[in-house]
Amino acid sequence: MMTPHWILGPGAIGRLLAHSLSPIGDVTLVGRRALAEPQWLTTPEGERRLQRLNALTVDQLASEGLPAPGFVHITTKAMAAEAALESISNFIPSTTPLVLWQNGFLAQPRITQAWPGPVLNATTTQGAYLSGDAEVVHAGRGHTFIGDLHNRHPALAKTLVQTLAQAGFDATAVDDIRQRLWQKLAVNAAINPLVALHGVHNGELRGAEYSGRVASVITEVAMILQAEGIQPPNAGHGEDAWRALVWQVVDNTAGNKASMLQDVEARRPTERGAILGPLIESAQQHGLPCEVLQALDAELAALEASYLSPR
Ligand code: KPL
Repeated sequence: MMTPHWILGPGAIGRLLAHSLSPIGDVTLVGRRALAEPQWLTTPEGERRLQRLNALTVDQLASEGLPAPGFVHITTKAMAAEAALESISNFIPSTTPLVLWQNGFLAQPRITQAWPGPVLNATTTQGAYLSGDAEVVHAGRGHTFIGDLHNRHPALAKTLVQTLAQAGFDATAVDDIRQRLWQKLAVNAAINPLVALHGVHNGELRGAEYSGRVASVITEVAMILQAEGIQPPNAGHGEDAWRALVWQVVDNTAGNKASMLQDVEARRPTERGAILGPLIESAQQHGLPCEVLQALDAELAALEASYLSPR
């Protein structure tokens, strides 16, 4: 019998998880506002499925008196994760296992340090996006890796992987999740800020007007990751291996609008603080150059300010 799972953050990954886990157990999807009912899932094969999800607002959660969850998944954007956890922390024991699904490396170390219970991290290549308020499109099947930053909870990671497998998620428990989070962050740092600033699809970074700046980002990122003890996931070493990885992802996702571009187009805050922030902070700690990363961060900050600040 699956313990209850709460999913905090009804974005694309949160809804995909809710649709996948609901048929096998007790799942509550928690958001700040009420969700449209019922909710649709479009599978990678193009089949549309209608499903009634148990969706509650944070305010409703207070009055529902639900049984304590076995896992709380936080599927918000990186910079919203801590506030989301805070909003429900009165309703769950502080020993509840959390699963963080954020990009970057901001929420993960902070929540791991602050939360008394176990904190697992998930990094996934599942492709999903929202289409309107009542539909999530599962655009492509990917793989999910689960682990905690200090390898204290391998059995818990395996339990979660088994549940995810029953829900149709291809997942593996790993003992190197910190490496994997930084590897993804490195690729995101080379792609997301530039495509978000210029409003282009990933593949357009191959063009002469952008490729030089991609190369300068990779040079800084490679030095920082070496100082952090993070190896590239592919064969090879150092800057060459990072460069090969970034261009491989650019080519594999050539037609994609990166998540940061989607945020800019929807006039949401970007995840610059979770992606560029840890790199810049690390560079400063290790006395390494990061002018290119800082310039990207400043340009993104100005762009965000142009649409976020009240007129
Ligand atoms: O992960 C991505 C994102 O959009 O955040 C990449 C790899 C850049 C693919 O679009």
